[in-house]
Amino acid sequence: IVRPFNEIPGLWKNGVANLYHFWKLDGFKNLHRIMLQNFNTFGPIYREKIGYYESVNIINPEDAAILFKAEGHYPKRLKVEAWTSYRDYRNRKYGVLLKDGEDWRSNRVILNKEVISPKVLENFVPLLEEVGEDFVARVHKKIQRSGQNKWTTDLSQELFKYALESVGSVLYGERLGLMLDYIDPEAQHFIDCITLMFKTTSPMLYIPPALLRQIGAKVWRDHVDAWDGIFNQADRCIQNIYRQLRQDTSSSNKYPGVLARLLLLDKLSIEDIKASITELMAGGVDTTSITLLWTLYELARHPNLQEELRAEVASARAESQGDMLEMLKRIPLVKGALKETLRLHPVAVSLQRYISEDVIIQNYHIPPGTLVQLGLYAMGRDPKVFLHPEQYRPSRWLRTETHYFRSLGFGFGPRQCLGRRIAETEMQIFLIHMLENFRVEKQRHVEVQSTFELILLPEKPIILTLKPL
Ligand code: HEM
Ligand code: 2DC
Repeated sequence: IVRPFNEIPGLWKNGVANLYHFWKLDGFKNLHRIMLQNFNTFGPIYREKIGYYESVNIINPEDAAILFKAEGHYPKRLKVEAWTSYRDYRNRKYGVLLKDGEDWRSNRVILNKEVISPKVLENFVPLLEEVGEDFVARVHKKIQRSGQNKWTTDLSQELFKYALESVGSVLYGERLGLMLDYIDPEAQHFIDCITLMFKTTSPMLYIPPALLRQIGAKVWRDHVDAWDGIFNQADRCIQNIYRQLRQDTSSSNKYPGVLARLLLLDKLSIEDIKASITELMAGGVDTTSITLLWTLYELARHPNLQEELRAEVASARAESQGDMLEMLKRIPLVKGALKETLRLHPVAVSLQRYISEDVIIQNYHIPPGTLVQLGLYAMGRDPKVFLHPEQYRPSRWLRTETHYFRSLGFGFGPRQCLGRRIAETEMQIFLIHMLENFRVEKQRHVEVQSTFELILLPEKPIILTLKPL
């Protein structure tokens, strides 16, 4: 017999008291660990209310399948009110990230063709390959300058620049120049603004931004400054391409970048294009760079695995005679490593949908309109879902284990990550180049944990040593 919604275990009766408790646990930084603990306390389903944020939480892949089957024609995620409040406040349009309903769908369908369809890979790969080569050259130079035949550093700033250069070259069809010694201070400011934007978002998941704005809270002001910086820089890049396009009508065969393609296609309004391009540019920095940093960290901890990956890359290079598009089809273990990184260190702590129909999960009835969250971080570390979850083992993604609703780092279905293709290609090309050129090592045995700043980040700097092969 199916049990009613109100009998789902958990703390959902007093949002304010729960927020106080959450705050005492330093929950703003520990959301992923608190979710894990909640599953341990309440089992595979629990209901929760913190501040004004109400949800039902699940952890099993089989339940994730039920959730995504009930997402409806217009899948809707948790509304991040900090982000919509900023747009409303500054009178800026929502892009595909924040739109919902038919407006979302019609924009997304057009963007899909230019950003995530398999056909665009051949356009993206040469651009991304060039950035990868420049990154390697830059590291070689750093090693030379050190005079020690190695370079020991916290790579995160370098990776932010690599990620922005990569997404920039795909969006604008030209280089931003971030692999050079002296970079545009505006670009550096853009990178800093994204980090600040994420950091200031997390408290506003639980405390309404409208309230914080009214009392003139610092977190709201910082958030506005951060988005202002992001939009100003994106506007400069967009204006630049727009101007070039109006001057130069000669139709060359060179791939002009996502923005130019969208402008020439003329199916979306300029304001819609600007909004989504800005979101793509901002979404393309911390996400891939942190995932790459975690991957290098895991490879440094597992030297034998690192050699295995290097061997795979070497034979892929030989078989494809250097044709990168071909090479990308011959590196299953490298792809497995990226999945393994996202399993243990997901960018998104959860996936969520407002379900569109009644569902039964773990024998509880859940009514339409409920926000249901899949605890992605918790699922990745659950021994009932993954054998020996504590082990970093890329080969588990080759065949041996079932993959049914287990590889969800980029989300699922029509509302999944729009930047997925860019992210995957950019990260694969990065790892190919790094493995071909350097050995990655780390000092002693320092465990690095995650901290939640809207996305999950390393809680302390990860120091790595790069040595030429
Ligand atoms: C959405 C993860 C990189 C742009 C998402 C979602 C996840 C995610 C989990 C929500 C999906 C869902 O609800 O089903 C990641 C990860 C990345 C990454 C793990 C890299 C390792 C990127 C990049 C870009 C980007 C490079 C831009 C170039 C977006 C956008 C959305 C999104 C625009 C919203 C799509 C929509 O609502 O229709 N991402 N992302 N992401 N991501 Fe990413
Ligand atoms: C954060 O409880 C935790 O890809 C919340 O590139 C639920 C939640 C809702 C939406 C998620 C967010 C979490 C994490 C960051 C995500 C975001 C949707 C898109 C965004 C997953 C899990 C991200 C990083 C985008 C951001 C693009 C933007 C800044 C322009």
